[in-house]
Amino acid sequence: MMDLKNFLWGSATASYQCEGAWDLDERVESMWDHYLHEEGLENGDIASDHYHHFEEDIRMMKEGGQRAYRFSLSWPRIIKNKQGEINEKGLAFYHKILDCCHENGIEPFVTIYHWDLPQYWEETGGWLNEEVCTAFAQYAKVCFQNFHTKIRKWVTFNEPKWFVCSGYLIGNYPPCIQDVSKTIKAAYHVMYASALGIKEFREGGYEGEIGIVHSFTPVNGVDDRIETKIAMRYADNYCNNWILDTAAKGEIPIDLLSELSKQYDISYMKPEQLKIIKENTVDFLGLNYYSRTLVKPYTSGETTFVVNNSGKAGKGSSKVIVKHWFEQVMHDPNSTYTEWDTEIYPKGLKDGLLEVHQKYGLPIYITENGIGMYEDVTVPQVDDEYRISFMRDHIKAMFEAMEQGANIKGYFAWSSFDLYSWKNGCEKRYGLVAVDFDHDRIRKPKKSYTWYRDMINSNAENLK
Ligand code: GCO
Repeated sequence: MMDLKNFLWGSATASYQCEGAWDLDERVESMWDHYLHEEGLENGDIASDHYHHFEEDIRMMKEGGQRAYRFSLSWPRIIKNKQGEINEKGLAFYHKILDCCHENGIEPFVTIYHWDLPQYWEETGGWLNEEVCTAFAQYAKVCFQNFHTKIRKWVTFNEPKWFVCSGYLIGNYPPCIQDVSKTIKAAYHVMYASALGIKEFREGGYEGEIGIVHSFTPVNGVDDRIETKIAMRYADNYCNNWILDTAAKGEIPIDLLSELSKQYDISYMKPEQLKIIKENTVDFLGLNYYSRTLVKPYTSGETTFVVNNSGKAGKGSSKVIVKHWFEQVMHDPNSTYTEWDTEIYPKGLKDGLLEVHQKYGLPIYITENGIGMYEDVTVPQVDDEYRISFMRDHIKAMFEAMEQGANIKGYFAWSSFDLYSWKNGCEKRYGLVAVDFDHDRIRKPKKSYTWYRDMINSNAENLK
């Protein structure tokens, strides 16, 4: 029988997606504010207005049986400029959130970077500029120094693959670039910055653990042919290994590096930096699981690579032509998909967890799992049976992996309440609690909120 006494059941959000108050209390512009304002797109200026509702939100987590809250700190709220000037009001806001968590018996699980790069750094080249890596480490140090007594679980980066590939390869996220060689450079800089952040953490001697969060898509092939296996390895390197191997083992996959160096100049990967990467690996892995990647061999010439996972690409903006090593099967007629075209595939979570456990042997947290849907939130209670069944199937899959030895220490539902979804706006709802964006951002627990509470309180008895 599994012991779930100390298991961290929680839910998650991200600063830009929930806080709002984008220009309050001396917060400066992030690359997302800048981009969405320029393009005139739906933005997170107010979002769920967590800035003014956090007490209610955290109290609801407690009443919902939850034990942990995963959220992120906003760099542009904390550091005002390139010189590193600290915004005391920004620090004060997070102190209030952290105190509120502790008063409610909620363990904070804190991400330092969840995509909201200060615009003043974006203007210097963003993740293409090596200086941003050291700036990140300095910002991380400010966070450690100020919050270390209140935070024991830290995450350097949320989903490097997602924001790097969307920003530099597919071009649907700021800075909207479509360039393979820049993608490689940005990816490298992010992994280097993560290691620098971990180095600061270790050198400071702070209590607690530090990890990274990855948008995990285990790779399956359409058949057993040798060419499919080769395509799967390429896909796994692209989808997972460059983050997980680098963060957990301090090694960029060797076959990936040799493939890249044949085609691109990667001389900016300096030996002293690779040494820092090697020496500063993570204590745990955070996996965000929405679906798998199904692949077939790359056929000819140039192929269309379409990003679909949880529809994050944004409507109508998801295609890019790249010379590729594999092809992703976008639609499996035997599978089911959400309204936002994400394949629902709980088995991938079990298989993937076992694979990650075998490869790295590190503690794992499921840092996001959830389903995005259109929902009418004007009703007294959203009857989200589909969310309950999605969560039930995935939590069961997680238990199966635990029974087979995977060391899983927590599960975070995405999301605590409805949020602004990058490029998709507020219509794509993931929350356990509904937020009525048209009426004072009133909060109402959905049916899934109560189901999750009862599941946690019964020690998952009803699932076993
Ligand atoms: C969405 C997503 C979320 C977020 C999250 C990722 O559509 O909003 O599916 O999962 O992108 O910020 O970490």
